[in-house]
Amino acid sequence: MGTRVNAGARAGVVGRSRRRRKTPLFPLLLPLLFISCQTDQPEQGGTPAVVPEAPALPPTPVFDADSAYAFVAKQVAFGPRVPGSRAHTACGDWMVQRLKAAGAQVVEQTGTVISYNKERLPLRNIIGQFHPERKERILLLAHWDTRPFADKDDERTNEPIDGANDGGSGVGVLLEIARHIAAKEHGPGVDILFTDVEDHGQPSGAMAFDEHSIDTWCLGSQYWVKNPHVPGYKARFGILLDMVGAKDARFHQEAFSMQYAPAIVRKVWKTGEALGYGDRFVPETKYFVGIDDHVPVNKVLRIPTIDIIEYDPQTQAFGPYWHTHDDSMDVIDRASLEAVGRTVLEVVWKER
Ligand code: AHN
Ligand code: ZN
Repeated sequence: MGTRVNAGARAGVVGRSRRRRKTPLFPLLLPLLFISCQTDQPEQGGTPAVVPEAPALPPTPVFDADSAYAFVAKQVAFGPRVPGSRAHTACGDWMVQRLKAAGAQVVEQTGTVISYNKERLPLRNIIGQFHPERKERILLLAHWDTRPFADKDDERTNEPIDGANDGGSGVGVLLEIARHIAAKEHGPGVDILFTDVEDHGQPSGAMAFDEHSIDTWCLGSQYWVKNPHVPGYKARFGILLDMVGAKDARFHQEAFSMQYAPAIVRKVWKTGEALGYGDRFVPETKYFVGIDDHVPVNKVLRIPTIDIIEYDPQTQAFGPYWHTHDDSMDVIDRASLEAVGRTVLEVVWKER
């Protein structure tokens, strides 16, 4: 944490000197007083306060969109990451390797969960911890499993989807951010959580808002909040990425995020705008509900956690590729990965 210069103390010293010595020094001290008024007492001088700055941070590392894109392509190349499949295991192994190569301490959490249709599914949450000794933490998360069917498609509805955007994009962006985080010597440590079995939810009525519909979705994050990798786990805030890589993706402010973590939403959307992505980070709260991994994190662990998720208020739906076979590398655009990746990395980096 940065140390702040105490400006009030400086002003106090000047004030005391004035009281003790009388007239002879007064003309000499007058300019000093004037400076002190300027910087510390704007209400008197009429000049805006100059808040003493904390020591400068090293520049934010450059988020490489090509690298993030390659990380998405790599996941898709394994095949659909359906829990229990060989592609899922191989992709998970590769993600662990990437996190370790970036300098993370990796914890894996395995178990069994029961799906909406009573199937037993193996679960593998993957957590990459950066600077785990630091008490203050930031949580970044994305699901890495892909939907086992294409229930929103007209064809081949029983076949698993590529999940390039739904699954692949969040992981791709976070693996690229991971490459830079070990170099963050200041401020909170960072945990990157890849949740499993998010997307195995009950097919019908998927878009309907129902407090209970969460039950069949987000099984990995529901497991993690009950069994966090560190007992009593806490973080300053959390950011979930879900479907962040489609061409021209726009992000409205999701309802649960606004309910539980409005300050974090504003911080992220403001940062996005400051970086030139105001057209994508639309500062409007739309009443759509991402029944998503941030919900259990907010409800159970009470970590203010937001969801950056593409949603189209015009159609009142996620992208047209959603849960269809169109969710392939064809929908992924480097510019979208870059907008989200730069924004999230900036927010994390500026945290001291
Ligand atoms: C629903 O709102 C049902 N699902 C949003 C969570 C999700 C599914 N994200 C990706 N796939
Ligand atoms: Zn999905």
